[in-house]
Amino acid sequence: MLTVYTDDHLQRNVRTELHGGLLVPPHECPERVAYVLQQLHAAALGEIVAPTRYGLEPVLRVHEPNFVEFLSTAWADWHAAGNRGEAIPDCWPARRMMQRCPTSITGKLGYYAMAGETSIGPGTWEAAQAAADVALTAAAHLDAGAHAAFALCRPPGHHAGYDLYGGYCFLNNAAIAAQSLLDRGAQRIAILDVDFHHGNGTQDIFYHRDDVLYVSLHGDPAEAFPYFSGYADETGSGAGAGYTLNLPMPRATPFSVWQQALTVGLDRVRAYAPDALIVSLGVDTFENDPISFFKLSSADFSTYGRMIAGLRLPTLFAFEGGYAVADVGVNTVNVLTGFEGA
Ligand code: OKP
Ligand code: ZN
Repeated sequence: MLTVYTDDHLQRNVRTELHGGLLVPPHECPERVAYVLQQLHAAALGEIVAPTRYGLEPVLRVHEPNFVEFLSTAWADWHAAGNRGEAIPDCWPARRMMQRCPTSITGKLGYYAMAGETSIGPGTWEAAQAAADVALTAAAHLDAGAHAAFALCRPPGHHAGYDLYGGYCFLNNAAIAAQSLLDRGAQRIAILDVDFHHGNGTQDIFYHRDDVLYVSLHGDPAEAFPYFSGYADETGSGAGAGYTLNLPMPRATPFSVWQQALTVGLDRVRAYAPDALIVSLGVDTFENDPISFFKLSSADFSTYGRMIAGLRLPTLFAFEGGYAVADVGVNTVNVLTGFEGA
């Protein structure tokens, strides 16, 4: 299968992540992608092409205009306000407070952030836009008849909601790709999110709609980020009732159990009969991931890649998480080669 990739992700290179009461080097680092590229070459998965630039129009099909405007100037505004570090929120519109966007950049960060670990620096916006273009280019290849495409997106996207960033995400690459396929004439798109974390952003964007099915396997939000989204009883609302399927699982979940949940998810996708499948491909389900708690081995990633291929759907893989940095390449490419039947 074809991969879409650009070095523009390197522009996201912040120094800090708020973690354990410290500002540490980010888990979501550029080296993750270098390991994936190395393994793509080793596996000879296929051609690697650069993205086309699509601009803001397809981004604004799923994100709120003021939010996009905020992201595009956040670093410059923060810097111009005299702050000396990277942009981090420190105050949120909590229960019973006004949900009204402030004019101050510090206030705006709290208004638009769903979490505080995700620092904004110079180049963050440019990289986020490039990641959306990577996903859109992969979608265009599917639309042109490709059976599969790998969007090597960085930064990731599935925590980014209609008007929310955080969890290392700014623009929701998978959601932008899904909407672009609908806008190109598809009737129904399924998104299967196999990242360890619940994709609260993807759920948020499509929660009230029946033209995108969202299925997610993830760590129980009672114990895992994003904590406030991803319970099994969140199933969609209005026209979207029944078109969100959350499959949360406990600490130390082994592949034997995870695989059963995947079968449930794949059955739901099959019943929906979508025109295409988008896989939010995070490999933080790996047993040695430093911030997650499932127990998949590297070989298990090949097995489930093969299971996904059983749907026989045009499939776009959008890269998401995975923080056991040196193993991220092998695990990601195992899913892709498993899917290809290698
Ligand atoms: C992004 B994706 C560590 C917790 C960090 C953010 C996790 C974001 C995961 N102190 N919280 O879903 O892989
Ligand atoms: Zn994750």
